[in-house]
Amino acid sequence: MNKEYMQVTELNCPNSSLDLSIPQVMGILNLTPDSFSDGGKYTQLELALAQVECMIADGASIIDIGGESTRPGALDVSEEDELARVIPVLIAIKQRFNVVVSIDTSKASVMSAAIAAGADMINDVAALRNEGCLAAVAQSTIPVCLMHMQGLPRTMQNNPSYEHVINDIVAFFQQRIEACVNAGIARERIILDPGFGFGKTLEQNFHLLAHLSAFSQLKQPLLIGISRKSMIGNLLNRDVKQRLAGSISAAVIAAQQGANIIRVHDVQETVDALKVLQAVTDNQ
Ligand code: 9MG
Repeated sequence: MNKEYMQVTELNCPNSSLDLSIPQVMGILNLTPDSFSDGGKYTQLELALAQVECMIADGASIIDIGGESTRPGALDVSEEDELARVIPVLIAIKQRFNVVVSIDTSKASVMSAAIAAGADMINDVAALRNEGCLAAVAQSTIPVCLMHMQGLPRTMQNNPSYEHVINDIVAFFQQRIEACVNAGIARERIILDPGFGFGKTLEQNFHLLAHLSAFSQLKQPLLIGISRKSMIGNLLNRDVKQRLAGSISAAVIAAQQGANIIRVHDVQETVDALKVLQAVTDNQ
């Protein structure tokens, strides 16, 4: 099915383009009071901007901002609250910095408002399956990340099951790419993400990490998010503040297998680790 497609090697955003032949680091800015690792710390605008400035200085080329937690068991956030958390910060970042800003949301209204306010990319853990989302993104020209999730955040870790975890996720991606293209979202705009921790057991998560290169058959850029997640904590028996070494190891393993964008909390340490990997790659 994918043989005739060329590999997408650039991410074209409204005012810039990112070279995906080198792994790019996406820094996480959580604007939720209940976020799992830095909850509540950056809810005020100035603190958020200071954190963004720091992540850019540390080497992040994308900032992913989210106003609704997607951790297992997280409560729903109203449209009004999500808009109030995200839009003023998005506008302020775009005024002050020259960086690609991604909006982590699954609501069509938030996508539309964010696109109107200057968002460079949409990151949807529901892969544009919610009502109105395909149309909201189709009305723009910006890239979109489609993440795989089995179930919903509230219940997704209750006994996830697959016939074959890799093949099932590949089939899911093929369906979602087709839905996007039919809605008017060109393939060149689509990024895929297997969704570590979203409806997967510990073994399924590590199996995915071991076989990440299988997704290269789809020829779309690959984004991965493993930073500080339970798969690291449960494997190492570490609480959330002690998962740096495990998170960096996973980021390097993912980049070695072709991950193009790595979504992380700890930008400086991840950028350093990826530079070491790049030096090895360049000198093979
Ligand atoms: C919002 N969010 C939380 N974890 C994520 C992951 O692994 N990937 C993407 N794309 N978004 C995520």
